[in-house]
Amino acid sequence: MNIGITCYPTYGGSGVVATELGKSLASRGHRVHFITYALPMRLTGIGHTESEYIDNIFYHEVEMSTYPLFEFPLYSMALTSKMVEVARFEKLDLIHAHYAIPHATSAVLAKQILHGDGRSLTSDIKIVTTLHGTDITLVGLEPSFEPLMKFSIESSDVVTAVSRYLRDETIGNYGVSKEIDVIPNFIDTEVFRPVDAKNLRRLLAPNGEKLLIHISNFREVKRVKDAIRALKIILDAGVKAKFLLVGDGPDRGECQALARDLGIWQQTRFLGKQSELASILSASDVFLIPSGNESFGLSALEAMACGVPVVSSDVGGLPELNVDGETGFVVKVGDVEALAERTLQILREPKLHAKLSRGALRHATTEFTKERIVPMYEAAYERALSRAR
Ligand code: GMT
Repeated sequence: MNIGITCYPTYGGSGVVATELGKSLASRGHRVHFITYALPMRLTGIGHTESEYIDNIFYHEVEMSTYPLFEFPLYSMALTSKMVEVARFEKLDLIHAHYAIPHATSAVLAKQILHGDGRSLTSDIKIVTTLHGTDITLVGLEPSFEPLMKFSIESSDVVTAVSRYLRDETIGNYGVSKEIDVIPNFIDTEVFRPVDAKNLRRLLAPNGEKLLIHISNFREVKRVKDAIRALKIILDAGVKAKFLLVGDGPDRGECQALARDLGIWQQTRFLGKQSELASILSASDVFLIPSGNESFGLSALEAMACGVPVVSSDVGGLPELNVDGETGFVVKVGDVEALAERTLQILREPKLHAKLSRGALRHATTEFTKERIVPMYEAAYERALSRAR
């Protein structure tokens, strides 16, 4: 197939999913065209080494020109125009839009332009839209977007969501009348796997401390401060521990200030954005994800694939991924005491840690591998292509 992919290209789960999907589709023989305003983050390694090079991947930059009369950039228009250009020239079979707003909206408009265009070689292009949760957040912040979200979803040929929670929420609470297939996030088990991290662990925890880890973009919804407060309780309970905080975002400064205020700065390490995640995860004992909302929780899946048990909140799609008592523990969102208590339990009981670690690895590597999930996307594409015009 000849596939156009539009996603948010910078740091964030949806961009990672879209990019890893594109790479995997290309290695399975499809031609993949990324149509984005910047090179997707996990595509940047291409060409550094022979093994990183993937044939069949093409990048089409959405260029933004400025015009003094227009106060705001016309991104959706520029994206639509680029989609039309790429679809015509590359004879795309379909566009896979990650997010209804603005990506599926642009794709729907591009499709209409192409349909009505006698010159077009690709007059029956299909649209597959994947929901990652951001649309719902957006509509929550700006209710006037609701009709646009529904229109963009309902005008797509096939729609997927990354968890049952997100599918049910989209249909139930927003009244979207469209069949939505659940296709969860996935990992490349050659990249995310338990690796020997003894040396790194010695460096990060020279006095034999336990290592907690959190990875996110430090947005408010991630509730990183809950995890820092839980660390304080864990330390007060007499367990020697350090907390690795990976990533960057708007709440990072407040989190650092909180660690200082609580007098636990020395026990935290803010590492910023890191690329060698498998080593850092493999060196760690417990992954904390106390989010206030989370459609899936890709970072938790990456931790599980490295054999790290997860303590998560009970919101969104997290309980579908983190099976309470099997891959880690699930606690009520905002319950810092429970977050600390469950983490302490894992840190204090080596047998429990080993059992949850095995469970996390097993669950991640049986249910959420790219070998299992990517064909689900291919099937979704087939369904879209078989739909009448
Ligand atoms: O979590 C973020 O802040 C980024 C966000 C995005 O739109 O990239 O991630 C969302 O999509 C990921 C991939 O499907 C999911 O794993 C994340 O759970 C989801 N984030 C939220 O729902 C908050």
